[in-house]
Amino acid sequence: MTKEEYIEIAIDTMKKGDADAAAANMNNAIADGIDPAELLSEGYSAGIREVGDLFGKGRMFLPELMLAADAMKAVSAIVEDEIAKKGGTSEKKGVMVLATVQGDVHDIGKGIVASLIKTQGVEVVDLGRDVPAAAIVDKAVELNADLIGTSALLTTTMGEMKVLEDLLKEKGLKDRFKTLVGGAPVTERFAKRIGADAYGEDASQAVSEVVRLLG
Ligand code: B12
Repeated sequence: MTKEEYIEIAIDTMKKGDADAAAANMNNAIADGIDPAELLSEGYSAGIREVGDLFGKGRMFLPELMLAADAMKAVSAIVEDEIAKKGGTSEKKGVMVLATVQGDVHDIGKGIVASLIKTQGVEVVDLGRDVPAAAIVDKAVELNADLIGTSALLTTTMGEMKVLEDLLKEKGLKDRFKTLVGGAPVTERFAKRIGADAYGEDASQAVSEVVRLLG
């Protein structure tokens, strides 16, 4: 099958919230030599965004959103395994603390970002989701991290990224850690406005920004 056909099926499995069919399509595509990260972003991520739009318009409901999320997680797990199998550099280039901000449970994109950044020799300490800014800063200090990455998917929680920036300034730690922000509602402009050091639109931009920030 062609890449376009795999993409079409990927989008369809997301709309149906069919985790088994989604995983089977990804496995078949990998066996066919398709790049899993590309299929993830052009197929499955596009599909789950469509589901999100339909949900926003009241044409799909929370149970369907949850099924699509489960299907996305199944596919992400396969891609993460593939990325881990390929390995990356073994030289340790830095430590990054990563979390979804307080009040927000969306963590699928963050997981993808974490696995791609790990391939660059960066140790990623994933604190999970719904994490208060103070806990993120405490962990970064404890681990003497180089970078702090945060993810937010809700317009109501992205303000937590500013809380984090303000906390770093208040504690005199702003120069000690580079900060990177991302997530669907976050923009480059927002990142600049709150004083974050970098913004990544997707996982591959997250990687290039991490590499740039670590010099
Ligand atoms: C799946 C999903 C869920 C799942 C989440 C499961 C999970 N474990 O993550 C469930 C069902 C639990 C859920 C719940 C809710 N959701 Co929801 N959800 C989505 C959906 C459909 C997809 C998100 C996703 O996984 N995308 C796929 C990944 C791969 O993409 P991504 O997250 O954007 O990540 C990429 C980039 O953004 C970037 N990135 C992400 N993080 C980071 C971090 C860094 C540092 C960097 C550099 C880059 C980066 O790289 C990633 C990979 O390329 C979105 C729709 C959308 N358009 O985003 C709605 C959406 C985000 N949800 C929404 C809403 C309203 C909710 C609920 C409030 C619904 C409710 N009534 O309960 C709750 C909120 C719960 C909470 N407190 O957080 C709204 C938000 C609207 C708004 N304006 O804020 C959306 C936009 C849907 C909509 N159109 O209405 N949701």
